[in-house]
Amino acid sequence: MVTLYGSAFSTFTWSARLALTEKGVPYEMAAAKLRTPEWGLMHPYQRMPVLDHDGFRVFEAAAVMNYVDEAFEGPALKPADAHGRARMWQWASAFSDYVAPSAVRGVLIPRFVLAARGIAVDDAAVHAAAAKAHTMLEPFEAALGTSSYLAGEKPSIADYLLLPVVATGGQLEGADQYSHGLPSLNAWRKRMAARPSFAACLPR
Ligand SMILES: N[C@@H](CCC(=O)N[C@@H](CS)C(=O)NCC(=O)O)C(=O)O
Repeated sequence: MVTLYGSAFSTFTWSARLALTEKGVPYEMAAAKLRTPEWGLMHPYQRMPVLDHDGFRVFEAAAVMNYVDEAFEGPALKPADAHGRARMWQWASAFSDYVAPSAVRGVLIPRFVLAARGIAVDDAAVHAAAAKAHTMLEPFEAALGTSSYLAGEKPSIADYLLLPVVATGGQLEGADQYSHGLPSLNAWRKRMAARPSFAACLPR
């Protein structure tokens, strides 16, 4: 049995759900009880998602997606060749280290989580973080100008990691939109959003 602990509104949980859905793995969702001692036993950094498969637990979205790919039958979520896999992990790491800090913590959380809770948002700081996220996405734009997906001609873990952030960023206004002025990233977003997994995993 597979249980994914997290929230449908968490982009990293969304990425894990995309992997499970693309792989065709049945799973159930459970809430992550963040900032409790019990959750600290599930996730030592008090984040989500965490995947539980028959008692085996793994945290970190990319590790979860890789586990799903390797533990279950179904379409491959990684390229078959070493070059392709190197590209995939390169972009997955670049996303986590260079894009996510500004894009998720600097923009999506204040705009969509704090604002919904009525917490005041510093607009200037959010615009600055969006500009930084945009700059960090420019190398992704260059890569997507030469191949349909980040690691070649098929979507892989790197694409499923990036998609929720770019899709949520699509709801931002004007120049804050992550794919604003990045036409290859925008075309990629549309290709990814046309996959049945996108509609199946949309937060609701
Ligand atoms: N590096 C982690 C990042 C996970 C992460 O930051 N998750 C966010 C939700 S999208 C979270 O748990 N936020 C709760 C908090 O920071 O209190 C991963 O890849 O899973």
